[in-house]
Amino acid sequence: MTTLSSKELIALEEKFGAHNYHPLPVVLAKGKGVHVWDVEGKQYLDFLSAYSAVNQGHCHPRIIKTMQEQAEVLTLTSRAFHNNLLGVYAEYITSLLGYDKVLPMNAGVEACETAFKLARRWGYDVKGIEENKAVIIVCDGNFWGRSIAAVSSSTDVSSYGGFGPFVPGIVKIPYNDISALEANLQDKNVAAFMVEPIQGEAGVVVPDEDYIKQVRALCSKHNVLFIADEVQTGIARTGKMMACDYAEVKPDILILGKALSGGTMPVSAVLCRDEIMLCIKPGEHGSTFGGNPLACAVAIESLKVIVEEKLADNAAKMGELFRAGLNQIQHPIIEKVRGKGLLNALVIKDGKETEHLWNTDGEIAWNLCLKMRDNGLLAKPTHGNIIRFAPPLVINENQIKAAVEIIKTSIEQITKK
Ligand code: IF1
Repeated sequence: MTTLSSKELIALEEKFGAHNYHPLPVVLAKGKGVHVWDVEGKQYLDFLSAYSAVNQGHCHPRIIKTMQEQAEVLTLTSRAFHNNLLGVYAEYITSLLGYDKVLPMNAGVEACETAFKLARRWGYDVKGIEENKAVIIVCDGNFWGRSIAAVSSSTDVSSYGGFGPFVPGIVKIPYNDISALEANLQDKNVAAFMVEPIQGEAGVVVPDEDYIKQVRALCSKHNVLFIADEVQTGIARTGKMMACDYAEVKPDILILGKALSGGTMPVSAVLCRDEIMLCIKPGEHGSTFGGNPLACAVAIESLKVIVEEKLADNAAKMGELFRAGLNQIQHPIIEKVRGKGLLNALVIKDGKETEHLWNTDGEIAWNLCLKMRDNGLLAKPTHGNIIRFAPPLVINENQIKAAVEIIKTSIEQITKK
C-alpha cells in the first residue's frame, strides 16, 4: 500500500486526475462503521456517508463477507445468459418493497434514465400519448445525476451550464407546489412526474407534510406515473424504509441506488408493476453490469442488514436527538436546522448580517467544515451556506452527542466571542 502523505496524494490527484470535484482537503484511507481514518491515521466521524451510500456503516462485516465469498465464485456473466442470483434477488427486493418487478442497473443516474424510458414507453403504449410527444415533469432544484437527460432536467446552472443542447419533453415546476403540479397535469401528453420526497442536493429541502400524499392523488387522478427518486432518501435514511412511507403512499416507479450496496459497489434498481415494466421488451434496455451476481448477492445482504438491524428506527431516533442537539446550540450564525431521520442540514446565516461575527475569511460554511474536520467530523456544504449532515444509520447516542459537541465547538472557534 502507498506510504505517501495526504499532501503528496492530493498533488497526484491534482496532476493526473480530472478536476471535476473540489473535495474537502482530507485523504481517507480506512472506514469502519461511523468512522473513517485519513492517511496519517486521524479518526473522523463520517457525517456524509458518501451522500447516503454508506447507510449500513463503512465496511459492514456481513456485506463485506458476502462480497468476498461471491467475488471468489462468479462476479459477472452479462445478461446474455442467466445467473443463479438475479432471480433470487429480484424475488427478495420486489416482495420486500411490494412491486411486481425490478430492473437492475448500476449508478443512480442509470436507474433514473431507466425510469424516464419506462415512463415514456408506458406513455405511448398504455396511456396513448402521440409518439415523441411525451412530457415528464420534474421540480426546480432536483438532482438526479450527471447524464445529459439529468442535466437537461436541472435548474442549477453548475449542473447544466455548457452541456446543451438539452433533452426535450421535460417540464420544470416549483418543488412543494401542488397547484403548479395540478396546472401542468392538464396536459394530456404528461407521462410522469419525477420527484425526490426530500430534495437532497438542493439542501435537504423537506416539503409540506401532505405534499407527497397530494402528489400521489393528483397523479392517479390524471393517469400520470408518480416516479419517486429515492436514491438518496431511500433505504432507511429518513427514518422509514422509504421517505414516501411517511405519506403512506406507493409511487408507480421507485428508484433506488447508493445504499442498495452498502457503499461497496454501484448497484441501483427501478421497481414498478408489470403494466409499466413489461412495456420494455427484450433487447430494448440494459447494461453490461446490470444484475450481475456480485451486485445481487451484495444487495440482498445490504437490505437484510437494514431490516434486521432496524436501521430505519435508529435513524428516526438518532435524527431527533441530532436536531435537538443542534437546536440547543443557539448561535447567531445558525439560521435553521432541518431534515428527517438522519438526512439533516444546518442552514448558516451567511453574508452581510453575520460577517462581523466571523473570524475567518471566505465562505463561512466551507470554513466551518474545515474546522469540523480539524475537530474530527467530516461534512460538506451543499449549496453555499447549507451544510448537509448524514452519518451512517448505525450511529449511536454517544456518537451523536459527540458530533453535536464538535459542531458547537467548531462554530465557536470560527466566530468571535
Ligand atoms: C456527485 C449531489 C447528492 C441523487 C439523487 C440520483 C442520483 C443522486 C436524489 C444519481 C446522486 C450524488 C452524486 C454525487 C454526489 C451526490 C449528490 F451532491 F451530487 F447532488 F447526494 F446530493 N438521484 N447524488 O442524490 O446517482 O449516478 O451518482 O449514483 O455527482 O458528486 P449516481
